[in-house]
Amino acid sequence: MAQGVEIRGLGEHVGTVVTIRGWVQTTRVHGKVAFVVVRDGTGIVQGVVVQKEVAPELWQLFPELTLETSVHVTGMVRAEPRAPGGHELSVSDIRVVGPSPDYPIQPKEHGVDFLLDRRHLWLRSSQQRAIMRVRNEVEKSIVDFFYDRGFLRLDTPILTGAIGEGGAGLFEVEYFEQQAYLAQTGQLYAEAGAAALGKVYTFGPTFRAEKSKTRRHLTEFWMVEPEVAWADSDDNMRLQEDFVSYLVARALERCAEELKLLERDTAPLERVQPPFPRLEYSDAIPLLQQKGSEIHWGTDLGAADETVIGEMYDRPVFVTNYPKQAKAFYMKENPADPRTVLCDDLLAPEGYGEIIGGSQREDDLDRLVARIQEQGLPLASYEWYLDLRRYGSFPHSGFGLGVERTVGWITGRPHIRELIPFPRMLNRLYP
Ligand code: NSS
Repeated sequence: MAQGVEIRGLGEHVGTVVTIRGWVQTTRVHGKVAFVVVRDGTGIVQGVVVQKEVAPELWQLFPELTLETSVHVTGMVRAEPRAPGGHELSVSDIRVVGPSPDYPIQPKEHGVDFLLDRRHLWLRSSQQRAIMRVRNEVEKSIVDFFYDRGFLRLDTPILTGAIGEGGAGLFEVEYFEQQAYLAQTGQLYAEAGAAALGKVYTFGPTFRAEKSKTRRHLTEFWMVEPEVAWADSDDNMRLQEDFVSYLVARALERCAEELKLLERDTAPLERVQPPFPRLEYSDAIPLLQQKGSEIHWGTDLGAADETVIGEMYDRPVFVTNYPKQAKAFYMKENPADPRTVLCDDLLAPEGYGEIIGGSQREDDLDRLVARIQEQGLPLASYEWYLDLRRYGSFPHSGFGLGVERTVGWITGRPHIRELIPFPRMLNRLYP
C-alpha cells in the first residue's frame, strides 16, 4: 500500500513525490490539462494532470472520478500560492480505491429532510465539516478550561433510577426487574462528587423525550455540568461568564477559517467578555409585557421572550431568581424572596436563546424533602441524594451548558439539527 501523506502536511514535501489518499470533490478538463480536487479530512488539494506527461490510461480515467470517489493520488508537490492550502500536485498516477457512481448529494440546493436522511453523507460537505471542527474545538476547550482550574472530571451514569430534572421528558428503560431512566442530567451525581473532591464536572450525552419539534431541542444532547463545593450563586455566575468567554475566545482564535467559511460575523463574538449583565426574573416580566409578551409572573420564559431579552444586550445576559414553581426541585430557596430560587439562565445574544441553566442547590434537608414531595417525585429513589444533606451538608452550586446550542451560537447556525453529528429528534432515529 502506498505511503500516504496528509494534505495538511504537504508544505514539508515540496519538490518530492507523495501519495495522498482521499475523496474526489471536483474535476475539470481544460483541453490538454485536467484538474482533480481531493479532500482527505485534513485539507483539500488540487492535482494537475498534463495529458502529454501521463499514460493514456490515466487520462482516460477522468470520467470515472465522480464526486466522492475514493482515490490514491501520486504526484510532485509544488508551492502554488493561488491554490487552496498553498500547494498543488503535479500528478503522475491516480488509483481508484472505491468508485462513487451517482452520489446522491450534488452541489445544488437540497431540502433539509433530504439531507438529514443522508446525514452519514451530508457530513462530508464543507459547511458540515466546518461545524464539526468548531464543535471539536469547543469540546476540547471545555476539558482544558476545567482541567486548568483544578476540576476533576467525574463520569456519571446514563442509566439512572432517580429522575434528574422532573417527570416530563423522560425516556424509560427496562432495567431487569426495575424501572430505569436515561439520564436527563448528571448533576445529582456531580453533587456527590463535589463533596468528595471539591470541584468536579461531568460531560456526556443527556436525554430528554422532547415531544415538540423546535430548532433548539434534541432528544439526545451533550451537556457539561460543573459542580463546586462552597460556591454560592454569585460565584456560580462568575464561573459561567469566565467559561463562556473562554470558549468563544478559543473558537475565534483557532477556528477563524471555519467561521469564515460559515460566513459568521465575528464582531458580536469579539464583544463576549466578563462581566455579563444580570437581570432578575421579576424585573424581566414587566419589560417583556411592555414589549407585547403575554408572560405573567410565575411561568418560565418562552423562546420568544428569551430572544427579546437576548437582543436587549450586546453580550450574554443572566436572568436570575426564577419562581420556584417554574424550576427543578433541587434549587435553593432565595432568602430575600422565598417565592423564588437562587438560579440563573444564561441567554446568548442575537436571538440564540438559553445556553446555560445553573443554580445554587438546596442544602437544607427538610426543605429539599418538601420540594421533592411538592413536585410529586418518588422520595424513595432520592434517599442516596438526601444523604448528601444528612452527612456534612454544604453550600454548593453548579450549572449545565448545552454543547449544541453553544456551537450553534458560535457558528451562527440557528437550527440544532446540524450541530451534532447524528441528531436525535422526535421523528429522527436514522441514520
Ligand atoms: O435543564 S437545564 O436548564 N439544566 C440542567 O439540566 C441542570 N441539571 C444543569 C446543572 O445545573 N447541572 O439544561 C441545561 C442546558 C440548557 O441551558 C441547554 O443549553 C441544554 O442544557 N439543553 C438542551 N439542549 C438541546 N436539546 C435539549 N432538549 C436541551 N435541554 C436542555
